Amino acid sequence: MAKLKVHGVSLSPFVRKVLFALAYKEQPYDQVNVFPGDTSDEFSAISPLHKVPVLEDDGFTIPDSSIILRYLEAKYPANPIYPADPQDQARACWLEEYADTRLMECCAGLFRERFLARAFFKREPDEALIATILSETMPPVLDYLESVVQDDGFFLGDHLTVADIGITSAFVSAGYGDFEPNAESHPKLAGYVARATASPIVVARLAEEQAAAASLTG
Ligand SMILES: N[C@@H](CCC(=O)N[C@@H](CS)C(=O)NCC(=O)O)C(=O)O
Repeated sequence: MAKLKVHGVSLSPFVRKVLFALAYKEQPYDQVNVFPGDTSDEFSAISPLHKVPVLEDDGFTIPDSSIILRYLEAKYPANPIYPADPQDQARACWLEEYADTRLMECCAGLFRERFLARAFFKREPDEALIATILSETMPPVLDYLESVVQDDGFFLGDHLTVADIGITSAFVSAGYGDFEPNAESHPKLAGYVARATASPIVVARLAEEQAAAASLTG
């Protein structure tokens, strides 16, 4: 059977979610380096919104990181990424959704303006936007996450879930924009992000991302 294929570049936080899940589930894959917003006929056929990632499995294709994670769980149930308890599962899915939307807006904004602007878009960072994210948009997001994260271990429960995958990927992107939660104002969240980014799967992924990041910064 053909190997799984992930379409999308490694530095995309949504592609990173899928790569984390594949690593956790110990599934080998090939990667096709498609950039976000690819409007070619070939990519449009498998990603009508022109977004990455898309997963390809033996001719079957499916876009959207959250849908891909559900597919991977159904196909490879070992090392589960959804809690069994219905309420815990709903909570994990909600936190994944929150990470993909409000948290990601902040983190991806910092990644874009502080990293991609010069390295990829060859323009100056939008300092006004960075200031707005840091002073207005991000603080309530951090407050919310601080109020729900566990003191120790995973974001919730006793094993890695889609909540960890989404939240960690967003904070990895923020890291490219020199941002991490402040240990004085948000001690539980800062501790969580430090633990999560030191975990073997994340360390290994970041090592592989170095090449992609280096090719942009020259
Ligand atoms: N909900 C989607 C979001 C994917 C997404 O926004 N990907 C970005 C790259 S990080 C993209 O491809 N953007 C291109 C565009 O919006 O045209 C998912 O979870 O996969």
